[in-house]
Amino acid sequence: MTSPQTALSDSTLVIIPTFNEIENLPLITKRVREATPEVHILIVDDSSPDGTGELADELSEKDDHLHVIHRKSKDGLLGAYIAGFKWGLERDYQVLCEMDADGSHAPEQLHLLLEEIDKGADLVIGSRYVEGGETVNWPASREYLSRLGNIYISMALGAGLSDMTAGYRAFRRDLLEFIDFDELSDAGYIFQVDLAFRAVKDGFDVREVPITFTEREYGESKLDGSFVKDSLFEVTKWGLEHRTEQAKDAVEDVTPVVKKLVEDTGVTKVPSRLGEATSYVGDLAGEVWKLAKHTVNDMRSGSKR
Ligand SMILES: Nc1nc2c(ncn2[C@@H]2O[C@H](COP(=O)(O)OP(=O)(O)OP(=O)(O)O)[C@@H](O)[C@H]2O)c(=O)[nH]1
Ligand SMILES: [Mg+2]
Repeated sequence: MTSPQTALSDSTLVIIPTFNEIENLPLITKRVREATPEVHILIVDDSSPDGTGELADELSEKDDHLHVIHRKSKDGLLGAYIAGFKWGLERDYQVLCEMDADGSHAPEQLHLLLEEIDKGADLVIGSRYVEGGETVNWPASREYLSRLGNIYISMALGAGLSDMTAGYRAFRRDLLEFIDFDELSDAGYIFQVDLAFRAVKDGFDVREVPITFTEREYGESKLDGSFVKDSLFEVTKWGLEHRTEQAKDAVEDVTPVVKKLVEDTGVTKVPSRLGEATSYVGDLAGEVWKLAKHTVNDMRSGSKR
């Protein structure tokens, strides 16, 4: 079924990174081509031993909307996306999208993201956790961890987004041109959070649309539990840095007022509301952190998938 065409559909590039996705590749490319025939697809394959890269070449020979980059060895999702973004930015694409190869991100919903770009968004995230979003066939432990992780991230960063780890996205090229790819954090999939947080902090228009995320049917996940610890560590660090900056700004704003108050009234003791608020956020973050650690331990000790 073809989705409605959006203003920028014919200058849109959908980047699909692959590692050992031989069953999924023909399915996902067919679905994208059917749902949104105008958009171009870029497969970024890391020399998959199962022949995904060779199959991508065969498919691209028969389809001028399908392009392929081969990287020498498996080097992670961030590297694959950076290679894809650079390839797209060197050409004339106005919108660059991220999509998994395993069918978790329905090509039939891509138009929902692109429509929001048309309405002026710089980054649109296909979200599982805004109203109307859902996950299908996800093991309870994965869903729990993902939800909890996102609650933690949202509390730590205060970015106002529900699903900052999501990997179904559409970016306007101006935002990607602004981002320094070399600065992005490479711990697991945390670069997704990093990208969204930078966009929010720098005043770009970031929106979420509800999507249905479906667990992969074919092939294996490349995810392991180790990324969780690194990711939470990074997020906590950014949150603290960000809040310290906010607190510094607030103190700078408040100081002249307090000085004046002291001069005018002779009052010398001002209650520290700022200090109370900061320690409250810290306590809450500590609780979620403990819960996340339990979940990871559960995943590791058997109920992993
Ligand atoms: N090029 C490239 N692609 C990768 C690499 N790691 C993962 N991918 C691809 O990135 C997408 C997401 O990876 P998945 O293994 O599905 O990770 P996930 O979606 O977080 O995990 P599941 O929910 O278990 O599927 C898939 O299309 C993978 O083939 C990599 O190192 N290089
Ligand atoms: Mg997946």
